[in-house]
Amino acid sequence: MIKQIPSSIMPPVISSLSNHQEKQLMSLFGHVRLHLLYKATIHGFTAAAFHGHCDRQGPTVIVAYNAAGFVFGAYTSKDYTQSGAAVIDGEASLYSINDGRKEPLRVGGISGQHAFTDEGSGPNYGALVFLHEDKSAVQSNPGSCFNFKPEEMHGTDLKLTEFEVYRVEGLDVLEKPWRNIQWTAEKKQQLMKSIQNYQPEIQTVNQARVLLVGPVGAGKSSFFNSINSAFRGNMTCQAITGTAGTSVTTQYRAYTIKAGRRGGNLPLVLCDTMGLEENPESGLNIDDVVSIFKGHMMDRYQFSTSSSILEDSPGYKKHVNLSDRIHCVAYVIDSCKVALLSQKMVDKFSAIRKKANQLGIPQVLLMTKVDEACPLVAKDISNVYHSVYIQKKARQLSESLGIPLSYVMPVKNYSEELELDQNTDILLFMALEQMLNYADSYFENQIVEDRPENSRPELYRSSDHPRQFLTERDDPKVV
Ligand SMILES: Nc1nc2c(ncn2[C@@H]2O[C@H](COP(=O)(O)OP(=O)(O)O)[C@@H](O)[C@H]2O)c(=O)[nH]1
Ligand SMILES: [Mg+2]
Repeated sequence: MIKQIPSSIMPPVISSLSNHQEKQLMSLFGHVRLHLLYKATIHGFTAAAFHGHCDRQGPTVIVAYNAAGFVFGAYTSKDYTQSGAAVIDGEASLYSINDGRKEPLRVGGISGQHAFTDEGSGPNYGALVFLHEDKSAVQSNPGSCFNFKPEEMHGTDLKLTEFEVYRVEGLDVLEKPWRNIQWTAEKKQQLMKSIQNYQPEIQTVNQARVLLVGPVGAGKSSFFNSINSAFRGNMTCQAITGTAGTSVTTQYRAYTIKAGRRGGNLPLVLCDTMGLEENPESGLNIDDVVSIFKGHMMDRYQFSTSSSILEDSPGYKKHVNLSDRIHCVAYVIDSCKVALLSQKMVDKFSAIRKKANQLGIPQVLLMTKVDEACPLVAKDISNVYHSVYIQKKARQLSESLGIPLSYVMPVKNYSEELELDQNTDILLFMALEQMLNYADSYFENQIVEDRPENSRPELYRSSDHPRQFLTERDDPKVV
């Protein structure tokens, strides 16, 4: 929502953003209000006019327009004060909105460089210098403070048709978090221990198998890398991650994780898949998902987009037991893209959900990139349950996929960090612990009460008296 500048003088100062552009701009911030402070076609394309309206206003966003149809600019959480200083701002970013793109382009600062120079001239973000020499133009020098492709940022049209600045208001905070978490070293240790000491309910199963399913680029491979790193105590990148348009993960991988560099294997396997795509013909297909659920797909199976795995395919495991099956599914979704989930993608999820329900497999929702979605969380991960925006996204996801809110786990994966962070680890471990709890309910579901006449001792509970498991034929139909 935009607040216009109240003005007794005609013409009224109103935003030039179209509804679509406003929506895209808002998606960069989450739950905020934009208050128009300055509009160059009314107040003048001069540095003095800019500073007169925009100095000491707190977080602001620059919105520049050109005739090529680009709306682009810069966000900073810091004040403009004309101090002459190079201002460091980890939350600052450049962005670009264009009709040819579904989502805004967002460009974070180059590590170790400042965000802007706070001088008396027009706003100077190094790579983009606005109102230079009081002209309705922008200077473009990618590589200085920020890096981008000029054709993606502004279509190489440097003449501005309009230039606006908005105050970004109400990065709203919940006083009482919607989940209580202790952000302490003890909590992290306790979570690590609980995961390491986890034992599947069933004697014959040593490791719980958790399957990661979700759109391309949601952070499935990064989640495995992050958990692996957090347990090893240093950054690892065993799974290839990336941001190509289609899946960079083309093999089915069942990853084991070590507790420390020389430690034993953890009692869980994280199974990484190719990404889901909107198009029915591309990405991971539902028949393959069912084969994975049932344990028929071997580690390193090479996915094919043209056909699903068949009984005679290389990599098809014919004889499977309970250990090979999936015991919990984690749907992985990028928090920034919740509002952009298409109906086609929602339909794919619901088809997968139906299959998982039929096989009695519990499902959780992993909401990744909470740092990208909300500046409050980017600043401090322990704000995750205080952020109104993240709570709203979790609710939206829960509603659109029909999964209760209590099954939604926000996480931040390690993506470009070099060092581990305690709070990031805590959030990752909490999600993993939940998955193991749900895997337990899968095992519980497989157990039928004593039938001594049929009992098979090898399938007894690890710690209990004789119980037996349902066979494939008896799979519970949970809908
Ligand atoms: N900032 C941020 N980036 C992430 C996060 N998770 C993944 N990424 C980045 O998103 C991109 C896609 O991640 P990837 O794990 O390859 O997605 P996949 O296709 O689901 O396996 C990579 O560039 C990651 O570094 C996160 O929680 N925060
Ligand atoms: Mg991947």
